[in-house]
Amino acid sequence: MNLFTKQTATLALAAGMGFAAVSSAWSAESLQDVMKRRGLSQQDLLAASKTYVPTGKRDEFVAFSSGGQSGQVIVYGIPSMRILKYIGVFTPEPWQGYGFDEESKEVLKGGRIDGKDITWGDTHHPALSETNGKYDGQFLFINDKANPRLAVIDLRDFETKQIVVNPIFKSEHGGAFVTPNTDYVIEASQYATPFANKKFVPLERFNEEYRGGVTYWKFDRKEGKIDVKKSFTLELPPYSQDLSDAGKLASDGWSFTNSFCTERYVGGIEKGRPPYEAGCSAKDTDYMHVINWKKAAELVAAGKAKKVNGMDVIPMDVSIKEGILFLIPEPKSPHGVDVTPDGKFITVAGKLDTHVSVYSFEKIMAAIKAGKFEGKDPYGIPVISMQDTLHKQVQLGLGPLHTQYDSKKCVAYTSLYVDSQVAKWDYCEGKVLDKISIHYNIGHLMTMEGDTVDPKGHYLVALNKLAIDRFNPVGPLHPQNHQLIDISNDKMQLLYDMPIPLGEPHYVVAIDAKMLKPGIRYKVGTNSRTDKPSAGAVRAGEEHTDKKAGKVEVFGTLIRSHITPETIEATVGDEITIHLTNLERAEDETHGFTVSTYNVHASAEPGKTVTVKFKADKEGVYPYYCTEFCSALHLEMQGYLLVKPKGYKEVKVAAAKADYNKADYDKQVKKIADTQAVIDSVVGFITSHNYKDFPDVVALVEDATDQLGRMKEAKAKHEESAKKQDWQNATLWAEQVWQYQVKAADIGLRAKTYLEEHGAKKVGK
Ligand code: K7E
Ligand code: CUA
Repeated sequence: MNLFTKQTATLALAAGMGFAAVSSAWSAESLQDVMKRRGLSQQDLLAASKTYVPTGKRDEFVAFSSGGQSGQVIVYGIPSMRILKYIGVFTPEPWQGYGFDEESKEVLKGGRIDGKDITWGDTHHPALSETNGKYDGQFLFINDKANPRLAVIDLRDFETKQIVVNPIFKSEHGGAFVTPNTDYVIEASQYATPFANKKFVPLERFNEEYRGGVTYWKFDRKEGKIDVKKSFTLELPPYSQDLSDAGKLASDGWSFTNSFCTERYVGGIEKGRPPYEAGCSAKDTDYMHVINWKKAAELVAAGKAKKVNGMDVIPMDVSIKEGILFLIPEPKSPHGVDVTPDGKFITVAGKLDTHVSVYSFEKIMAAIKAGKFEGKDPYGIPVISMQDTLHKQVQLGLGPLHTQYDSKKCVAYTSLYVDSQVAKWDYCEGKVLDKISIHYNIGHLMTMEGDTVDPKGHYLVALNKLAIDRFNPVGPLHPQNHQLIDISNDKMQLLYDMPIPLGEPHYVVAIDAKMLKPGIRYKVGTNSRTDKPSAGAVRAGEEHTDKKAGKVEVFGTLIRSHITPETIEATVGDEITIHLTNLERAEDETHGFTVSTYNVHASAEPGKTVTVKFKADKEGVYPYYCTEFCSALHLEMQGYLLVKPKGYKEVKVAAAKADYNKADYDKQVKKIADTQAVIDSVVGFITSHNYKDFPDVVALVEDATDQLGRMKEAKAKHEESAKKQDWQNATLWAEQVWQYQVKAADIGLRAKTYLEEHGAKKVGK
């Protein structure tokens, strides 16, 4: 069946024949039948009805999950838990051309350390940008714990735009957390090291020369970039700082960072010393760091910081003298530190304690104001007593880790790692409300917008470290398990298990889907990684190739279904640069591009300009092609890179003799007329309906008109060739006219189906 008859058949079906007859051949299966056949309970059905999102419908929330060791971000919908996208961040991601085209290589270059590429990342904590403490849907940040880096993702196109390296840390964990207006992105170190780069300091000098810290990365919202020059770090003792959180509302201007090894233990099991795990949990308490970041920023502006490896660092003695740094004891080896939505309380969960401790910001401020301290730490930092600042301690269970908040007042949820449970509790009254078992060993948990000033409630996701028996076995390395829990009622209900097969997603954030408004296309000729016009962009008809000594630079275009140019000629040893602009305006019309065996790949979404660059270091013939199935003639979207030996002399090859005659041409002309009739009938259907009420259809119609518009030039050419009785070219140009028709018909049929499925109405003539 050739394409044309396929189209016709589709048209006939779409016109309403056939479907009813087919479905009546099957006996209907009732809900009860299905329940019996699949062994489902009423409870299962209830859970299913809370997560199932019917085809064509969308999720209420969009979640951005850390991709753990994959160095990526995973985007999925809630409540369906359908994966929507992987975003390449610290790691090359071939589909998006990330790390395989020049534009994205520039972004990854920002993540080089000591001049070397680091092609993996250990992502932990994604953070959405905020305005007045609420998610604004503009940017996403995520950290790399292993290599102290932070990335900025723009939510207009879900692409990574920037990676910055912390010049004084060697690892970091307490990030990314944003201040309420995203002035700063907080990132705390984890394992203490000397700040000086590439300097050996013996472990015996740990207390004196190893340091922790918190970096406040300045975010320039207008540029959508971290402003490294305006960022600064607070020097901290080598206490193995862990998570952080920014104060909000009542506590705006302050931030909180805890620590898990104030023992400053340096291990040495191989020398007969007890291991880290014993040495780091010997004392009953560690310290929460309380930092006035607003005042810290003023101190930096006033020149009170000193430069270390190019970064402004506020030394500890300055922080102490200026009164911007305090410590409060917190139960043994804590993990999460989470500020309540009103900013009045800070919940700390001690992994080795069965309690969560709720600190009162008001009490902390009162103690600081009164100068009431229980002492100083070995570095002279004032220590506020736990008793003076505690609001409540609540016994929840074994291994409490992280806390998130509900839309209901005073309601919090804390993960219990050892118990494999989520505890729902009241932080105002200090009592447990409900518990639910998860599967298994929960790390973080997340409620909808649950770390903002305005949590949305509804759902909770438990991020479980172990899946054990939940899924079909796939070998010793199991997927992780994100479990969806309904929290809209008094009792929590477990709804769904979602396997995450791409690393350990430590944390995830979810935003009301309505807040996200990503684009559909770029302005034609955009370098998406810089958001500026690409120097390699050209418009249709301006395609050209520049040749200079040792260099070939192609300025080409992509559109259904051809790559311009269709041949690239080079001499072995040439440096080849290929810029390609996707001229499409249609939604979801992405073209990909690769050249055989040269390890380049690019994804060109509508309007984007991409660049691949490589040295043609091998003589030979290398096909290049579009890697996205973009159109019926996608396979024909191809070309050849011809790499000739040095000094190659062109040989005359006899011109191919004509393959087509007048009869072939006439056949083509008839085919064009028949197809036009099909197009006219589709157009008739669309225009006789209220299609203008459907923006998606209006866009399709524009695209189809665009394809038909391109036809004119090819039509003129086949008619001219026919006049000269050049049947070869006349036949082929006529074929090209038909190609445009097919594309237009394809789009038209999509529009027609859409109208039928969305109940479009007939309009009067
Ligand atoms: Cu895995 Cu926040 Cu890095 Cu806890 S972290 S579990
Ligand atoms: Cu363009 Cu396939």
